[in-house]
Amino acid sequence: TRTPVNVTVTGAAGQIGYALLFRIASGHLLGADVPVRLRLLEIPQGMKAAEGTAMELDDCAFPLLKGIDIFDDPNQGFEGANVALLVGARPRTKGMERGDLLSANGGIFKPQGKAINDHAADDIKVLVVGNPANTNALIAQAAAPDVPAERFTAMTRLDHNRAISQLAKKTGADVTDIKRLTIWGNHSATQYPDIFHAEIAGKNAAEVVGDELWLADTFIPTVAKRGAAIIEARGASSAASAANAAIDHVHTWVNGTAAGDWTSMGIPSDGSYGVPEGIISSFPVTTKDGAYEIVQGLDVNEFSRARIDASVQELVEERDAVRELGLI
Ligand code: NAX
Repeated sequence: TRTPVNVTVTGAAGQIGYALLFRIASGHLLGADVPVRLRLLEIPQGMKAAEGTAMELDDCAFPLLKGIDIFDDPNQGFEGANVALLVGARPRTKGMERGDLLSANGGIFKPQGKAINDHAADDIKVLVVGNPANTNALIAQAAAPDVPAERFTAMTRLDHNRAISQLAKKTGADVTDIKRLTIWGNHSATQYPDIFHAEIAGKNAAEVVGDELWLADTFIPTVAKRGAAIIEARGASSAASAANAAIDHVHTWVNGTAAGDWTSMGIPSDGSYGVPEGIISSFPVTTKDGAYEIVQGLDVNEFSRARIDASVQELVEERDAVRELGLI
């Protein structure tokens, strides 16, 4: 029998945590034949609710779930972790400046990065979901010098999935017909969903759409502002769709992209496509055997260049701000 994989989830008592844990335990994160052990990390105020969720996980009698432990100490929470989903974060509240937001999150992600460095398993893979996800991932990565930088990733898969769905609706295609879509840049309103290389049932998506106005005035803003639209409609931020995207991100990272397709992941830039080295930006990537590679050689047109540059510029500013705050 296989040794269970240790999966640490932070913010386990939150709404994404609630939508995420049952799917991890039922085998959707790593595969239907991979046993898992959950390590839930919360802050002291979240411990009781996390215990309640753990009771419900018990009550599912999931065949693959080999244990649940709950901690409020990151050093224990990340002990032996093979996969870490960093969901808990400090949200922006009214009147908060960007500097306040970044330093509040630095107080979370710097110690968590250090705990990962000191206690996680050698094969640790990290996905940061908590916002600002890209820069939180950068903070954690900088605090973990002994872990290869490429193991720290940020989630843009929800944006990727949203873009596929919007494109399918517009063209009447099935979501499974859409391949090679890319989210570039930051998981924020500046992100750039790129359909110029995407395919719909084998045809170029931009040509199938044939409407640059729709692209600029409807598609891009709809994808970029979808989070706000969900809050407006639901009275709460995306939770099940965010959890689903986290599952997709890790599942693809571990199990590989399909031939002829790619996905979008926030990853440390190696300088590809003019994105400054080291910042955590979303790229088109293929994955195989638990590793990812940036898709190279794509022709970036003027329309795309301007939008990629704007989002990357925002990431550079966030990096400079956390550097100034001594967080990296
Ligand atoms: P909730 O407020 O429901 O839950 C957050 C949980 O994190 C709480 O239980 C809290 O006690 C816990 N927490 C706070 N600090 C912690 C720490 N230092 N260690 C461990 N746990 C801690 O938020 P939820 O709706 O679950 O969202 C979580 C994060 O995901 C937010 O930052 C949110 O902005 C972000 N999102 C990111 C998305 C993405 O695509 N990258 C999309 C969805 C979501 O908005």
